[in-house]
Amino acid sequence: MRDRLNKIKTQALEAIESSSCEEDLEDIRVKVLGRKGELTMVLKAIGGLPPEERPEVGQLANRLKQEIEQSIKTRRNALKDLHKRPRVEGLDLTLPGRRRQLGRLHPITQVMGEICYIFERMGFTVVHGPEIELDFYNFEALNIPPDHPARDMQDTFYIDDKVLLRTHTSPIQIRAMERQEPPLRIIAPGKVYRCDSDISHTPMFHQVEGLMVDRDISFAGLKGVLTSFIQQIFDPDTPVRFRPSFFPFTEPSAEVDIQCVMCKGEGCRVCSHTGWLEVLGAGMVHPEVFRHVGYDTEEFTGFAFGLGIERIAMLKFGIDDIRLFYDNDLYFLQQF
Ligand code: 2NL
Repeated sequence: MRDRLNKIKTQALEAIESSSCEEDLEDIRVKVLGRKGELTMVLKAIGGLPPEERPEVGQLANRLKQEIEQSIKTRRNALKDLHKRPRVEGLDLTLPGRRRQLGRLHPITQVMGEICYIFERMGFTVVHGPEIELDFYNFEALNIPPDHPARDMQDTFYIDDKVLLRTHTSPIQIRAMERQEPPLRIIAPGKVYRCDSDISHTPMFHQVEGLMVDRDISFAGLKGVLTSFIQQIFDPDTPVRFRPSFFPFTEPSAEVDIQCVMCKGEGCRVCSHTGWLEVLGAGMVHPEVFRHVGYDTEEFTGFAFGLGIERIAMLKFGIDDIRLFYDNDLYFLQQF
């Protein structure tokens, strides 16, 4: 008798749990608890048992009856809730929605922002200017002679003989000096244009130039500011060296190298086996530049510097082809 009760219990509870509608539940109830139901028959048979067994089996059977009734009730409520959920044919409304793609800043914009922020913390102010410039602001005021190769049609995009696309952001600083007397501490980021295209050149790229003019501005100050900048944009312990160079707009002039970030100075393809990478050009502003903007060259001195953003970004992120920045390939851009 007990075995029979156990079997009824297992089968009934399992059937109730896997039922999927009200009708299923009613069928189970009739099959187990109905007038000729499995459990009903057991209860009826108890009378035929020896008197000493009746109370125990009777109690078991009655408890099972309650348990099954309760289980049917619980399942009925659960099924009601299930049917309350909205269901549309062919749609699973419980699926999570598609994630919305988040936009982000272009890696060049990120690095440009980082560079500007480093100089802003050193007291520089960001200034902007036009991308379409006059020959005067792009070349003449910078002491670049009329026969200089940079002025060639081959290298510069001319709109007419006096108007061109700026080839560096220096004209922003010439305009700032025209507007404002020293002291001056400015940083000029922006797009620049040159007739050039290969794995290390794109016709448009980005530059940041900086300029500090006041009484007693020295080459030592230039070295301090640029060394601090390099330690902030690269590793704080990056070795730096200043190497003599020439620009028409600065005298003396220098180029600033950092130890190769790829080979740590061992020599590799990236640094042409020199162990060093050029990252900045700089120098003391040429008196001829000050004369073009009306600054007193006896009273004021200044230093200036320029750097290419793409180059810094390539070194920071280990990118070997500048054109990747402008292919608009999301698989590339999403890494930053
Ligand atoms: C480089 C070199 C340089 C400057 C830019 C500058 C601007 C004014 C006056 C004097 Cl208004 N100089 N800019 C000076 C030295 C170097 O850039 O290699 N750039 C990527």
